[in-house]
Amino acid sequence: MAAKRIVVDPITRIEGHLRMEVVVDDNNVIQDAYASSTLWRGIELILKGRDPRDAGLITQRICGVCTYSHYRVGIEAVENALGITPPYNAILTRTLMSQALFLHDHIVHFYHLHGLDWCDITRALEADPRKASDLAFKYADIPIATGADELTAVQARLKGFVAEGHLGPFANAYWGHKTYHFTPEQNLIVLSHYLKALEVQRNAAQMLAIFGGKQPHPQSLVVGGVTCVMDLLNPNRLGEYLTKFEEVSDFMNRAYYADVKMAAEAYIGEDSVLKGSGVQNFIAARDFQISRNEWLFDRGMVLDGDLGRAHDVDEEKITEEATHAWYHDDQSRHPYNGVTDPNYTGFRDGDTLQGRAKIIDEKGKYTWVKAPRYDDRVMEVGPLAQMLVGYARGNEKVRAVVDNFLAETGVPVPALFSTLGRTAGRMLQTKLIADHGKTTLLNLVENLKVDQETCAPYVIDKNREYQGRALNDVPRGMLGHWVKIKNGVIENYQCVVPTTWNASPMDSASQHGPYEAALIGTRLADPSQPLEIIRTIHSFDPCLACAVHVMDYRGNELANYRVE
Ligand code: NFE
Ligand code: MG
Repeated sequence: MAAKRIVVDPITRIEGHLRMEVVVDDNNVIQDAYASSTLWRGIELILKGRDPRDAGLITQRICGVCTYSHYRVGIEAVENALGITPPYNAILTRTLMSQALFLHDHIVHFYHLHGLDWCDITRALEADPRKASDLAFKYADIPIATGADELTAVQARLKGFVAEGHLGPFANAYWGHKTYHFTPEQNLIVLSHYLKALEVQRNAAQMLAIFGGKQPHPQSLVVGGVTCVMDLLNPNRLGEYLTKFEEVSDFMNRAYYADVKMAAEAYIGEDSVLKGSGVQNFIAARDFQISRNEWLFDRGMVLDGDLGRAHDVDEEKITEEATHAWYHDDQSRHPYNGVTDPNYTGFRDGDTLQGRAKIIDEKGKYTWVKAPRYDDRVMEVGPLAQMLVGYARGNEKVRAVVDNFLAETGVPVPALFSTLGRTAGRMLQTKLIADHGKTTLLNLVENLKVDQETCAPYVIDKNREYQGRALNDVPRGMLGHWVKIKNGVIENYQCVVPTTWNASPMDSASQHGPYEAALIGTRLADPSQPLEIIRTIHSFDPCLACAVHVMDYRGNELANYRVE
């Protein structure tokens, strides 16, 4: 029998539009995979000719999720070009805002975007709430999901949904799929945390707004520093941040940590979540400055899956190319010289498991995402990359949480390079921020007693040319912006974004990008219900708005959507 092609489009519960196509053999093992982003915008082009002081505000519009990430990196790239070092108060404040963003983003991802790939909500109906209440103590000293009464109430809410004949946010999933492995009681525990997380995430968003004025799209960073000076000096605002921080951290340790530990135990025999990640190269940037000389996260690379050695990053070796992406220029170029010139070539006709359809033209161009590479290597970015780089560098804080998690769950180190590893890595990164983020606030309070500087002075000389970049680690991984300034305005601007790295198509050497590589070799239990594909892709936390940052303003049809 001929190989079958399966189309999943759109992948839902992500930001933006992503189509995955896989080719499976007679045993339903994925032989080939292609990732296609089907929406184009144009932010890099909009930046040309603009005042560099607006780069942060404009790039902030790349995405509705990590608005703060692009805002900050856009400002820091311009600061780097102009030779500005922001005052210590501004650095700590930026970290406090990053902490809030990560706590929000990762909790929402695990529960509301990815949780239902692990948790079969419908099976929670069969649970005994008393047993579930006892079981929660196995995974946390003082679990959040305590009390049979509370769990009974959660179950009753779910029964109410079902009785009314609609599952609301829980509709349209592959309930009952063979690769769900939680017991009814475990499903009930996760469901209760799913609901609780809706409240907790609001606190995390408010934490960002305390210093940013609002969230999303905070407004208090400028080239040179921060402007939220009154909020910084107001003990009530600092206290409010701390109170919310402690509430979110508490949920982190008593629910999120506990649930990922439970998932590791329940899914340890499930090949589709433990299969090697395909790409064994990881890159991460330094971030989270919490004191004068300490950063929580390190810069570096892990190559060929070797955790025995961390490699240094040479930024000159970062390139993007577009052999299989809808752009005219196929040259591999460093971002300072990057070109964004759209060239949409569409899809081809072909047979799929779902019938005759427009399918990806894998020999030609098939996505709006470019292919970033490091020294011609495919690199994965994200929380797992950050944990692996920190581990290989000997970062004691990272080592402690990773080793502890492996010891508690019995998960072997090689299993980190997987769907489960990505999900655990994101949780462990959140834990590090929850466990150490208070230091940032205390250091800020101390420093404000002796120093109230919040902004560095600077001039932009119209007769000089400048170039600069910033590389930070944001919720989905390493984010870089590169800027060239001439005659006082932006001459060229390029963003190489976490999801651009991970959702990358093949390159000129036919090397698959990380999403694609992560699927190849995975066996599907039932090709008509490709939960394994969705679970693995969700483990990267895709954001296609970020990845492409470039809409088809002519309103052309870019793809036929097949909603599963
Ligand atoms: Ni749109 Fe983003 C993050 C950036 S993604 S969410 O995190 O930059 O790739
Ligand atoms: Mg770009």
